[in-house]
Amino acid sequence: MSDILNQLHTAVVAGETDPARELAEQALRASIAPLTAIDEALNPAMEIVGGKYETGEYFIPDLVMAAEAMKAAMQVFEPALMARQEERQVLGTVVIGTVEGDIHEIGKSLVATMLSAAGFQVHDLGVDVPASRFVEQVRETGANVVGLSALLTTTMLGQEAVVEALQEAGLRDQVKVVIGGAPAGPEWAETIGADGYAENANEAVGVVKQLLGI
Ligand code: B12
Repeated sequence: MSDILNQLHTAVVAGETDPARELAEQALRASIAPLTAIDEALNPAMEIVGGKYETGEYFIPDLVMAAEAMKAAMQVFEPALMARQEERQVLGTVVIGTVEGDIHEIGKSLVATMLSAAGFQVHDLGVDVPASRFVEQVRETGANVVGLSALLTTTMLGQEAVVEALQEAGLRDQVKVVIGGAPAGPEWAETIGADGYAENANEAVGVVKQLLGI
């Protein structure tokens, strides 16, 4: 891994927002592809942060700081990813968000970014999104994919609530619903009547393409 990416990795693990932003800018100037930086520096950094939290070395403030550093770097990479997308045909329209009651943002945003980078038009509704908001946005955009993130065992039920709300609104047949987040899995997807599940952002792109027959 390049020296810049090593330093970026370290900055995210340490929760250093300004250095993370500056190193992301340096990476772009050094012609490092944004997806390479995400795969080699940012994702592995968050895995380390998660591990440190689980072993008791890191506490919630450390997680928040690492998340902020990751977000700062992503804000630098996103325009570069989008610029590449503009040259490509739009593969589909995705409405994505983290379900109601859940504020975990990083995984969902990564999936959104990867789908954008792959050529989808993505409407990211953010976190703590009520089912009714997903329905409204699908209606407004004519989306053909809905992505639902949940990181808590308690908020997984929110994924089911969105599937039901889409059904009630008569929009269920228009969209493929794909779910993700640590507590979810293929069985849960089947139980709640979702169309697919993906374990990570790379897999999400493949699953969505497969569901749409692309
Ligand atoms: C960072 C973090 C936080 C940060 C979030 C910051 C932010 N801005 O996002 C903060 C500190 C705010 C936080 C808060 C809480 N957290 Co928290 N958090 C984490 C942590 C350490 C990492 C999550 C993360 O960002 N991972 C990195 C990303 C890249 O991975 P990911 O989220 O899994 O996403 C990937 C896949 O899941 C998938 N994916 C995700 N979404 C989607 C969506 C679609 C459509 C698809 C296809 C795929 C997909 O692709 C992603 C990219 O590869 C996890 C532990 C862990 N190891 O997961 C705990 C964890 C999720 N948190 C937990 C808990 C308990 C909480 C709190 C309740 C703590 C508290 N007591 O306050 C609160 C909940 C607040 C709320 N209402 O939501 C528990 C959940 C336990 C459970 N099973 O319910 C965990 C598992 C920690 C633990 N071991 O106890 N947390």
